[in-house]
Amino acid sequence: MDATTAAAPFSSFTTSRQNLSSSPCSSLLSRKKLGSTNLKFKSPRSLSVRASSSSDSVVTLLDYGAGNVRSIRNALRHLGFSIKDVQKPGDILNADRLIFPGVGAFAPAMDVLNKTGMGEALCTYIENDRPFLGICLGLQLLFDSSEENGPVKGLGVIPGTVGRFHSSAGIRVPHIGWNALQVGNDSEILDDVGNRHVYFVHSYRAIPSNENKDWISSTCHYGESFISSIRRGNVHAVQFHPEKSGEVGLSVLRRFLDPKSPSKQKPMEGKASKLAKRVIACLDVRTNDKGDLVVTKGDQYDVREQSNENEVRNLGKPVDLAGQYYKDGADEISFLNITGFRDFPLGDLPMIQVLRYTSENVFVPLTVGGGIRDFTDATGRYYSSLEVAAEYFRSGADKISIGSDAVYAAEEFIKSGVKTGKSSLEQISRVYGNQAVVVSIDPRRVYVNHPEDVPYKVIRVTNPGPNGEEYAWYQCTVSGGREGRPIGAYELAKAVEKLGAGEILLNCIDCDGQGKGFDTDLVKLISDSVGIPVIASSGAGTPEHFSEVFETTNASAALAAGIFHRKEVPIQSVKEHLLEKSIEVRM
Ligand code: 1PR
Repeated sequence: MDATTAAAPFSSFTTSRQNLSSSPCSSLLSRKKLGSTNLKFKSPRSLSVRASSSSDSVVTLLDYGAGNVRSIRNALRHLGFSIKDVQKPGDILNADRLIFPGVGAFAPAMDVLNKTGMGEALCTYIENDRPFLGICLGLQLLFDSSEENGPVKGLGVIPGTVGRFHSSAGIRVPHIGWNALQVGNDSEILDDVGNRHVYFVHSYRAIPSNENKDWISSTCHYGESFISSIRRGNVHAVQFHPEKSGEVGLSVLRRFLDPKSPSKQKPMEGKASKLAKRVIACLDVRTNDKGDLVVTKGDQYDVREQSNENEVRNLGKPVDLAGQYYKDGADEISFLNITGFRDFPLGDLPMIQVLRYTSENVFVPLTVGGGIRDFTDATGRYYSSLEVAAEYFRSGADKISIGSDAVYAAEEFIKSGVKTGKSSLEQISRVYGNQAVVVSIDPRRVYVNHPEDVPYKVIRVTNPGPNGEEYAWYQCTVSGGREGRPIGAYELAKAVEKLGAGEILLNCIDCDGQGKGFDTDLVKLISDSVGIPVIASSGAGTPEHFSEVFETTNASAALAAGIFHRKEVPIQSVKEHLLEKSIEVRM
């Protein structure tokens, strides 16, 4: 499963293992023909690209109904292009330049392409060397087949099978974050990338081979070398998300859409060499007593001022702050609708508007959480968690984050040992891919004298408790920390990984808003126990706290709120400090 969102519409299609003998391109392109003179591909750098000769600023988008492609639409509009949607196969053949931001899983995407005739049109378009850019799944579908719920036959343009990353290689899967590329000589649209990071989010990848080496324009290393982009003639595809890769990503789109546009960067600028540690800005959002949606910030989850008025702390406007953090270099932005557990999020349209407006100008990944669960409103209408998530994705979210509902699902799973497939976590990750589902854990430290005092994972803590206790467990809470549950953070993390979470946002109520540093005991415990990325959260007060958490734990990212909102520490200072400590970050 790849890409940031997928496909409620796909649910009507069978995701069966498909007939491996029928690829749409097999009737058009035999393997022998590929790369031979029969094809109309031109040699790199000597091309007259149709798009460049056209004064038209229209780009055709193949959105096969798989959910959110809002991010790529926003990026194209930001670059001054208008969008024509493919309605029928003929629209592909008539396109001057075509972008295919594949979203969802491989099998349902191929089902759609096969059943609508779009697959065959795509093959003809590509065979004729027309300007094409595939993104993420839009790259993978070009290959012979994929192992994702398969084997499943692909378009068969490029030799090779798309397979899953092996977590046995000591890497966390999904591959989420900003990674370096090894760019070849004739990549052209990657001219501005140089040694900079671009944003990936995927669990499946294609591997370089003798058969496909002529197609490869860049590779990326993550446990192994995989294909991060292909290029032949006017046909390009990238495994990473240019629309989520900040200014560097926008330059990739710009150079595809307008190959004559001048290169903005010196090619070898930047120092990217591997997967960077991420610095995430978090905005806790809620409606204040005046009815305005504001960014707030708690001390150990208490967001009200300690004054007579006892007002909700107001630290700014969500869209403005998110835009500022994007400019300041945040690698991701998280919105947590902190009263979502009691207010129905789809009734809370301002939050949807926040996402829509933010995604117009912010080209890094956006996560949204709060209130993702099944819900019946006052009129008796039932909404599934999938509908809630779908609305968030459509509005511009790349990942959704589940708090309380994941705790209940994990408790149930641990008790019964059975995956029902019905929890919001399971349903959303099945449809949208586990890389799109974050579980937010809100644990509170509970000190004990002996490890056997409680039936939960207990660790020896660095700083003993108030009565000299040397041990603690981390009790999960729901409803914004208001209710403790009979499950520890360790047990929860292990369970939600099995239920389909792609990432863990690990808060700590004791440290929240204290500025004394992350709870590295907790972060180490959880990041050593799961194979998915862990985001350390709560307690950042100085840049040194970030280097400490990365040096002493296996956290993939660190998140902060208060220090950024109060402008105490700029994001760039955090990153410069991490670089000084030889911790790779995206600059
Ligand atoms: O349970 O699915 O509705 O999700 C609710 C979400 O809202 C959860 O992700 C939960 O963490 C969050 N939330 C609920 N109440 C609060 C609160 O503060 N009263 N915020 C809350 C959690 C914690 C962090 C915070 C870090 C960094 N906020 O996200 O941003 O602790 O802060 P710092 O750098 O200032 O220390 P559901």
